[in-house]
Amino acid sequence: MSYDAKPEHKFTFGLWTVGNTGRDPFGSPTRETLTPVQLVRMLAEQGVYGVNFHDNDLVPIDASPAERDRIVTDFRQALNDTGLVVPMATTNLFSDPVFKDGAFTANDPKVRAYALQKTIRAIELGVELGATVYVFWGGREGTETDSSKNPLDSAKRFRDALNFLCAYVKAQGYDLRFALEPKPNEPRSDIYLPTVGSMLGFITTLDHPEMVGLNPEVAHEHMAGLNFMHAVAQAWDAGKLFHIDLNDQLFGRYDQDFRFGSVMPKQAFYLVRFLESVGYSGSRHFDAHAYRTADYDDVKEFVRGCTRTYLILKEKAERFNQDSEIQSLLSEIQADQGDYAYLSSGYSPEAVNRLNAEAFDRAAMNRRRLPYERLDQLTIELMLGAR
Ligand code: GLT
Ligand code: MN
Ligand code: MN
Repeated sequence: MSYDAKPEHKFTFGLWTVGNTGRDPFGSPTRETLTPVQLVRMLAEQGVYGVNFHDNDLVPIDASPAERDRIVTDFRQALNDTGLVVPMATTNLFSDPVFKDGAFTANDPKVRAYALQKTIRAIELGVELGATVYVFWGGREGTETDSSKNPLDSAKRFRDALNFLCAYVKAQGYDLRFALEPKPNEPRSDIYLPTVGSMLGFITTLDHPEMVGLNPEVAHEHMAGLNFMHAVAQAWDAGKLFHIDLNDQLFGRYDQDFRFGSVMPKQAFYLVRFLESVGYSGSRHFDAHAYRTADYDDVKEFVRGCTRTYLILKEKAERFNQDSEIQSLLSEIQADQGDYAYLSSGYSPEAVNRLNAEAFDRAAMNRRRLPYERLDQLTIELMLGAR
């Protein structure tokens, strides 16, 4: 079986991911800067489907309108030459010093207004290049000291901004949905709406909740010590899995953004198995960085590594589904004679009467075997290539 990426796999990368030059809080870049056009060509050579960007990954923040148009023309030409598409776009509301106290939740109303103007322009850029998903990662939307902001004010400001932008998109008639990306901390000490669950709750308070969903990221839920697959399942269950950021991250560390599946492959296996089994049809976006030690040949290895690992895990998930020993264990564990089907149609006085008449033998119930050790070992052996 080939593990080579093809456009039909819908693998995407951000300009900021493969274009990352290895800068970190303690050190300068280790790789030269490549242009967006060079990055598009590199991704296309690796069989990638699409490329995503922040406004300023493509157009520098101080570019003149003429420079902007020239950059967009060259970029569009590279997309046409390679067949790459732009499924998602987003705004950089975190790098410029003006956003030191946040963008939509900044205390200064002028900063909030600028954030709104910048986002409208970035939406225009994204739509112009074909994006249908628009991501909001509020990296600076938080605090170091809770003396500075009331979280209720911040929630209102963030809600007002999203309501304004949803109404703008509707008024323009764009085919664009918003995907909110939670992260618990870094670069702020505490970022508002830190997890998938908090974002899901917040979306229900918006004017146009149907337009707004989630962009969960492996690393971000792992930073919070949470089970990413469970978070993704909750977003899916709510009809809100609009996009996904794949990478890897050990619990309790700084924001690592490692190559997909590189440090917690078992979690990655369950995630891929989930996405493939429910028929998730959106982009498989890799929001990861190559190691700071990498040169651009090694960055290509990083790209191939992300996509190959996804495809290998997808194949492993298929094997899991076909493995007769695993499947017979699962059938035994889930066996159901239909005795309690009367409870699945919900409450009724008859159901309660019948339930009240049941005599449950707890000791006998506890004797039903649940060979999860065996099941997990089989899963591990399958993953490690021993079956
Ligand atoms: C930044 C962040 C990512 C977000 C990007 C989108 S930017 O790299 O760490 O998780 O997805 O704004
Ligand atoms: Mn991300
Ligand atoms: Mn991240």
